[in-house]
Amino acid sequence: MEQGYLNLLRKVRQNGVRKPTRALLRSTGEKIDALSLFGAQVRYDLSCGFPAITTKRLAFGAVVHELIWFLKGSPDISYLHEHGVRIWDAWADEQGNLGPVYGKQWRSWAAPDGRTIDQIAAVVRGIERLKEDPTDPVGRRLIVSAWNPADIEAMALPPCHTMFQFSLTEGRLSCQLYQRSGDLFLGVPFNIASYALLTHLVAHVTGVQVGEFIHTIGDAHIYSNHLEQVDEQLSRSPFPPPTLRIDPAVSSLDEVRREQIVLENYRHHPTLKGEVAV
Ligand code: UFP
Repeated sequence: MEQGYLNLLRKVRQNGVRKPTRALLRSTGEKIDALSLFGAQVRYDLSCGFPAITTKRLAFGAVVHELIWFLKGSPDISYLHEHGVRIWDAWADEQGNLGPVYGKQWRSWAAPDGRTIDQIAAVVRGIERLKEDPTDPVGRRLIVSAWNPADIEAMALPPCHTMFQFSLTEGRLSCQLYQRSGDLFLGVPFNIASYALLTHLVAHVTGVQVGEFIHTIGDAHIYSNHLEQVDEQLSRSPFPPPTLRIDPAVSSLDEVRREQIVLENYRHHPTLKGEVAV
């Protein structure tokens, strides 16, 4: 299940082009280089198990909380803090605001005429229509975009997961993400789990099976302060993937709670730590 991820990690480790980046190491304040590959794609068949990385520990609880927070459409990180999740702290201002990041764009994109657009609700409606009529024009238009050029300057971090598209094919729901920039060691395992979970949740509330998660990355990179950890990770053999269970009582993406989502049989190697570049 995670072999595609490990192959990409190995490819960038061995053949990535070393280049300077804008990212700073907080401990020293220095800019940090990365090994980088532009343009990569990995497919995960969600019907074979949940693509949680097993060659190190994945903080699955934080993945679930972050996704619930996106789905709430909230512009501040108070929900994350209430649940002890600190992953966005480095980018928030003193009031805990991040500007109009993912949640705002997903759930209430501001239209020029003053309306707001709930892109997630539109996708769910679109899938419901496709179940009735597979030729409905929405079939190849199930897109959510977080990249709102008019809002980029007001965001704490321009969206890394830029846009995603769903497809309902033979009763199975697949999702493809275009991620403009991916920190392969720290960010990407998190992103894979998050979008796999989103695909499961959307399939669950619309009553269809899951298909694939297709992860397309623009700049796929390994920061030079993560190389030792990556070598250790690549020396480990993956375990069989865990299974995701969603409480059958979940009927809407707006009300899902952390305890309604369970990862079963998650066997993994020990945690690998690395300093995040900001
Ligand atoms: N990054 C990820 N995934 C995310 C996220 C950030 O990999 O979900 F929010 C990484 C990618 C990059 C950095 O290393 O954070 C963002 O920097 P930049 O804007 O320069 O691409």
